[in-house]
Amino acid sequence: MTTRIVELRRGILKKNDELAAGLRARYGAAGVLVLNLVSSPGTGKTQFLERTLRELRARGARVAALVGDLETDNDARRLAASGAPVRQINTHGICHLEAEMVSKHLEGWELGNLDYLFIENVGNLVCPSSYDLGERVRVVLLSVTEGEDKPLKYPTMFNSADAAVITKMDLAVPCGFDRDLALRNIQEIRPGMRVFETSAKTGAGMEEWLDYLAAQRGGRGPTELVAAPAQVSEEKQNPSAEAPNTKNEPSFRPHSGERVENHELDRASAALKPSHEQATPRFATAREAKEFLIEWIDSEARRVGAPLSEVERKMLYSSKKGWTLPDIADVQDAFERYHDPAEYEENMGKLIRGIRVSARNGAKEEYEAWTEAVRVLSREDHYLLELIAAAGGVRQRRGGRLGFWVAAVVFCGALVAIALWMNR
Ligand SMILES: Nc1nc2c(ncn2[C@@H]2O[C@H](COP(=O)(O)OP(=O)(O)OP(=O)(O)O)[C@@H](O)[C@H]2O)c(=O)[nH]1
Ligand SMILES: [Mg+2]
Repeated sequence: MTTRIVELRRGILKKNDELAAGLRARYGAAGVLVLNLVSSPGTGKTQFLERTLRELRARGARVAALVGDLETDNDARRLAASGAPVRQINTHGICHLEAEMVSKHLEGWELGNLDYLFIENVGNLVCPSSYDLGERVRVVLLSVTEGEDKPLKYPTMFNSADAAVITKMDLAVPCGFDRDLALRNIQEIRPGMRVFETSAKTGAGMEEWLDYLAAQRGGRGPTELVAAPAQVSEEKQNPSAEAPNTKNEPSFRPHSGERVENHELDRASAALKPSHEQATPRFATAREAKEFLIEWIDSEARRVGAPLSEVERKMLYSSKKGWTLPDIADVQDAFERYHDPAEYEENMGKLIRGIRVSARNGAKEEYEAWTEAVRVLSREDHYLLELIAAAGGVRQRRGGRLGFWVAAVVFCGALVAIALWMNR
C-alpha cells in the first residue's frame, strides 16, 4: 500500500516537473520574469503583491498575476484593484498550485506582452514547496506575527526559495518581533538568501524590492525599467561583480530538459565564479569551501543545459561528520526513493570534469579558487570530496591513500595464502 502511494506521488511530481519545464521554456522564450509567492495563510501575500503590481505599473512595467486559493475569488478582486490583469485559480481542496493549473489559466494571455508574471500560491508552507510552476524566482514570505522559527520548522520551503520577504514590519514593535533571530534562522536554512523587510501598509522596503525585481530582469527588460526613478545599482545590474553565494542572484530551480536563454545562463554562471578582480578566495571554513564548490557545480549543470533538481543539488551537501544541511536526512530519503546513485555519480563526474577543463583554460584565479576550495574541504569528511576524487585528478588525503595501499597489501597477502593452502 505504502509503495503504491509513493509510486503515485512520484508519478504526479514527475508529470508536474515535465510540465513546469515546458512552462519555464515558454517564459524564457517570451522574456517574462515569473515569480512564485509562497507563505502561510494570511502572511500578507495579496496585500504585498497588490502594492508591487501597482508600483511596477507606475514604473511602466507590464505585469499580470495568477492567484491560487481553495475557494473564492476574493484575492483576484483585491489584486485587480492594481489595474493589472489577474486570474483566480480555485483548487477546490488541493493545498498548492500545480504546473497544469497554471498552464490552463494562462490560455489566451500573450506572455510576450508581459515583463513580470506573479503567481500567488495557496497559503501553505508545506505542499507548494514540492510543486515547481516553472518560475524563475521563488519568494517565501514570513510575517512578523507568525513566529521567528518558521524557517526552522519548514526548512524545505525556505530552502527551495530564492528570496525571502518579511511582511507587516509596521507591526514588528507591538508584536515583539525578534528581527535578528528571524534573520539568523533564515540564513541558517538558506545561507546567503536575500531578505527584504517590508510593510505593504506603509510602503517600507518596497523600493529595495522593486530594484531587486528590475535586477532580476537584468538586460532582458524594457528600457523604462532600467531608467526607472529608482535606479538599479551597478552592483545589482552586474551580479558577476559579486562574490560566490551572491545575494542578488536567484538560484534557478533546475530541471532536466530546461532551456534557459544563453545570456541568462552565462550571467548566472559568471555570478558564481570568482571575480577576476578578486584574489584567490580564502575559505575560512570547510563550509565556505563546500558552498563555493556546490554553487559552481550547480552553475555548470545549468550551463550545459541539464540543471540539477533540488534533491540532486542538496545531496552534494552530504557529510557524516562535517557541516551539512539541517534537512539532509529528508533529502537523502527522497534521493533513495527517486534517484539512481550510479547515474547521479556519473553525471556529477561529468560536471566536475567540465569545471576542471574550463577552470584550467580560464583565468588562473579560477583554477586556484577551485583547488583551494577542494584543499580546504579535504580537512573534513564530505561526500562531495568522493565525487571530486572519482572524477579524477584530485589528490586524496594521505589517510585515504594509505588506507587503499594497506587494503591492497592485505588483499594480495590473502590471495597468496589461499594459493599456498590450495597447493598443499
Ligand atoms: N499591518 C499590516 N497588515 C497587513 C500587511 N499586509 C497584510 N496585512 C493584513 O494581513 C491580513 C492578511 O493579508 P493577505 O494579504 O490577505 O494575506 P495572504 O497571505 O494573501 O492570505 P491568503 O491568501 O489567505 O493565504 C489582512 O488583514 C491584511 O490587511 C501589512 O504590511 N501590515
Ligand atoms: Mg492571498
